[in-house]
Amino acid sequence: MFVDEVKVFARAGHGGKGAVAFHREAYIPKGGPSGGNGGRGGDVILEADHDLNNLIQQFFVSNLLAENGQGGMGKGMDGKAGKDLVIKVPCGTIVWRLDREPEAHGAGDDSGEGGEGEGGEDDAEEPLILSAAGTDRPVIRHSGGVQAVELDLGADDDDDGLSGSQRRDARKGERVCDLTEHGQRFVLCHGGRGGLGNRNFATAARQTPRFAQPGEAGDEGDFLFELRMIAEVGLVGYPNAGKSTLLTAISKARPKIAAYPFTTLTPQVGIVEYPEDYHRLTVCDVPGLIAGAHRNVGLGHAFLRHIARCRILVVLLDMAGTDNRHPWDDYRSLLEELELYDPSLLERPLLVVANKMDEPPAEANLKAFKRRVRKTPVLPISAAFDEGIAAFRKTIRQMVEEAGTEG
Ligand SMILES: Nc1nc2c(ncn2[C@@H]2O[C@H](COP(=O)(O)OP(=O)(O)OP(=O)(O)O)[C@@H](O)[C@H]2O)c(=O)[nH]1
Ligand SMILES: [Mg+2]
Repeated sequence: MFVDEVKVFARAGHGGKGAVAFHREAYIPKGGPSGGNGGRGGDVILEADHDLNNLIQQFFVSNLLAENGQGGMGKGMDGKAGKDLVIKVPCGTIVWRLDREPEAHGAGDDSGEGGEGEGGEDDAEEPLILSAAGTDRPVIRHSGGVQAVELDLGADDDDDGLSGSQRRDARKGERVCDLTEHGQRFVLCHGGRGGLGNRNFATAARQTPRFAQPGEAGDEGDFLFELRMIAEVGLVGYPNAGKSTLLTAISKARPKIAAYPFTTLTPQVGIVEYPEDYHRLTVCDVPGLIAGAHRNVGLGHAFLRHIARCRILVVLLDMAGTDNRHPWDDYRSLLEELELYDPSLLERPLLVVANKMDEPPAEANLKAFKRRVRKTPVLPISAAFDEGIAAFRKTIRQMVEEAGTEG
């Protein structure tokens, strides 16, 4: 299962409460206040990890609860701090803070201990706060043990002057962080401070303080984790154009290849190696796009977020026109779908690659195609027969380097 968007609830640990205690020892009358301080609650920390490629862990454990701080004790002993909860997420994870509904989770009354156990009760209350999806993309929601994928097929056509992707981002809430580098950390929720014990409040005038500070609550909130893969080159094309075959030819990735549409259902990243100078490029193969994808036809636009960070885009066309398709129509509708998703995608350097040049109709189709797009360079290849692959590797490297210096 591939999960690239998931809603989570995170709560940092509550600070432990300070203790009220008095020193008692033989021959020491009125030993004075000796209540220790409470420990601080653990933080919820996110850490980017390049060994992960999707958010499945958060799909199964979506309540991220850090440990509470221990309460202070007598004899001046301070409580232990709660352990930080370190959550590993794939590189490329963006975190959005969702607006909370006021009655959600019913938290706020835990005081020091037992916070972990209450996670179960939160789950039981969750169905009450489930409401219809506000976003136009699949949102995976949890309701106790039952998981459901909610698809809002509602129109994407609001007329507010924003592009599709900008509107989607605006609806998601406040962007909290973007973890791109391996090992990068971000404190999502800070743990609460521990309370001071009564020994801190002794003064000359008040020598027996019978009170101590309670601990502070940790930060909490609902968040949306969204994964946008990090690759330099994005491969887009109609189903069956040969994207996975091309990825297999240039890298060690082994996506499934078959002669039916929508073989690839999740984005695949391959690493292209240039042994001569140990250079590497990452290429992302996104599932096939078809006309009307913005209306959720086929697999829809859901996976286009994974090419949003790519520096260059490769449009792969089936020049043989298999299944009575016309390369020119495919090209037009691919560009249209990219534009509908995010117009800025078309500003990226674009390489048009004509695949399946080994098939008989391909030559004639390529000639006709080139006449229509005179300015755009078209690279002919035959991915299945390793023809033109060396030129393709060279071209993408050159384009990525040029795009890099411009940026
Ligand atoms: N003749 C010929 N067939 C090819 C070539 N490249 C790919 N194919 C065939 O085209 C079919 C589809 O290839 P895939 O690589 O699975 O296509 P895809 O674009 O990944 O398709 P989806 O994952 O369904 O979007 C397979 O049967 C391949 O063998 C080529 O250069 N020449
Ligand atoms: Mg494929």
